[in-house]
Amino acid sequence: MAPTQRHRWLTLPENRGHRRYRELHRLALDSARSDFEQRHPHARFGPVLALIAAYEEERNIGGVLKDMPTLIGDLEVSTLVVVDGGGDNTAQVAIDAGVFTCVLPVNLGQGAALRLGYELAAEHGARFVVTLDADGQNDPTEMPTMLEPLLDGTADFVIASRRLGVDRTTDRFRQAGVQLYAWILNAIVSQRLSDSSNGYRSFTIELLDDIRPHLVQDQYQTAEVVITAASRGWRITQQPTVWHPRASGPSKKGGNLFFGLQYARVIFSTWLRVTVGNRRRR
Ligand SMILES: Nc1nc2c(ncn2[C@@H]2O[C@H](COP(=O)(O)OP(=O)(O)OP(=O)(O)O)[C@@H](O)[C@H]2O)c(=O)[nH]1
Ligand SMILES: [Mg+2]
Repeated sequence: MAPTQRHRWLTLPENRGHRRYRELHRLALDSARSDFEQRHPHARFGPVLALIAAYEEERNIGGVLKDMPTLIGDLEVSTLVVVDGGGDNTAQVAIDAGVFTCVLPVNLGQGAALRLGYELAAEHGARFVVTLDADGQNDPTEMPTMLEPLLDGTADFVIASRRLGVDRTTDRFRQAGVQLYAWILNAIVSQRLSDSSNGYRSFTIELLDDIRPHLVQDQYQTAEVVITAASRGWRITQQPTVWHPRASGPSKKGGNLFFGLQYARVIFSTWLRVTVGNRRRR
């Protein structure tokens, strides 16, 4: 959603800085698209698209791509890596692995990179999209489990849950945060999710087409996707997962406190936007 479509009192008046940022953002997206079209002129994805936003993950992404399934049942799986800028060799590792690769010239944030991926998925024929991290925290071989509720028609959106499955990480503060934010989100959108911040997710393309115009968060966007989908009446469910420690390197989300505050900001601003939007429609 463009800032002008949001409620006026939720946004500051657009100044030259904002406008410049928006124009540069647009330019970066256009450049990534033309990079994709040049590299894959006749791209046609399989019915299942595994979508990975990757920011400086040259040491981790190869391992993730190596384990990626190419077939689930009789459905072909394609993989798309959206390289979110950065100064390392992530793009080359993805290209060498032979997967679809789209390279942003600058770092826009995981949310912005995933939005671009959702658009490409719809434009190139995917029916189901599975998002997962590039750092090895999600196991690609669990993808059939992640798709099951979509394929049997019982849900439109599946979120992996480390609390229903196994959490192999040891950061107690982060684990408490996962529980706290799931509790808050459930209270807001009347769901019963145990791990609403997990980035390992699967969606039908119909759901993504519907919520895409309402997504604005460039980073810490997992809550925004849940609140938007739930408020628009889509069916959300969860599946157990094994949550691994990062394969290597530090978290890119900042320290726990910063991460937590940013996450809370996204929950609050999305909830406000959705609530006010619903009231105005009535
Ligand atoms: N943080 C961050 N991640 C990005 C960005 N763009 C793409 N990503 C990818 O988004 C995924 C999640 O980022 P992480 O930094 O691992 O965040 P997280 O998994 O929520 O947090 P940790 O548990 O600390 O690893 C990874 O695959 C990143 O490479 C970006 O601008 N910032
Ligand atoms: Mg991670």
